[in-house]
Amino acid sequence: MTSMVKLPGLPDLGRCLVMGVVNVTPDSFSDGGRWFDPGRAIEHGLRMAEEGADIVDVGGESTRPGAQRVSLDEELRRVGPVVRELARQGVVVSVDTMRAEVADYAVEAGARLVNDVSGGLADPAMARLVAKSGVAYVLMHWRGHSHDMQRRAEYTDVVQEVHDELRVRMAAMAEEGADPNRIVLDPGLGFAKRPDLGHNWALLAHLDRFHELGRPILVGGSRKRFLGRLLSDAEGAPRDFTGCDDATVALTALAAAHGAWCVRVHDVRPNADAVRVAAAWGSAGAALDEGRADPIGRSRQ
Ligand code: PMM
Repeated sequence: MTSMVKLPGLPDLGRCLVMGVVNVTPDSFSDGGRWFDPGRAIEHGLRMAEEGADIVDVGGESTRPGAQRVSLDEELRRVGPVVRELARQGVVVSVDTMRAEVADYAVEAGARLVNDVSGGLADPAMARLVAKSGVAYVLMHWRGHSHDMQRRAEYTDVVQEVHDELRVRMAAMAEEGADPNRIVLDPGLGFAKRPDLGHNWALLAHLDRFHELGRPILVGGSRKRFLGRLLSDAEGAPRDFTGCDDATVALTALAAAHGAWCVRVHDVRPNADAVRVAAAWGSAGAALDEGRADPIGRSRQ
């Protein structure tokens, strides 16, 4: 079941956490720029928290395959006010950035988690920032920027290679002073992973292997292309991301049942339900194994 790990400043609820996504971008593939205006992004983050997001992840740079980078100033302009206001209103905020300067600003503004899809590779200053601030940090598997990442998706054994590359990155961050006890690992679904070669499914099917690394695991499969491809129509056309929310909920339940610490999702409410189903299922099993009769309490049956 869910690995119970305490991370400073983050909820410890005895179940898989739900991270809701707020992309403050005009071009994100998964929500098409709907939250680009800061006021709307803040409203959206607050709504997600009400719907059951344990963490709200605010990002200002699209990482869709082929995307170009935005400038530091533009990224700060996008995420700064949103992080600050959500944190002020008591939301647990994570900042989705590859830049140490953005992470620094966001942590000062109240973010409690830095979510770096580059695993510290895009900005050599990131490890020192994480070390200095003591903030919790998501280290995702990454092989290069979005404009050419799919070209780098070459593996002999995707599970072994992603596992080894995460281990190496974690050691490199620790070498620069980051506390490994504050690191969350993420196999990086969709990042230098080919939907047509089954890379994402292989990683999910072997999620248990990543627990060997001794750190909590975050799974970000929501609305990604490998789901659209799975749900292709009779002519083989992949389903649009908007039609992938039910499949995301199924993925969430399975990821939670396989010990994910957190799932990163766009449509919060049904995923918040799914992690509760997985938790009830898991704790009932554990209680029966220990000989307890009423595992989850009558009020929740
Ligand atoms: N995926 C996206 C962005 N940030 N962060 C983590 N830790 N893991 C992910 O899989 C991840 C991420 C891209 O998806 P989006 O366009 O839906 O934000």
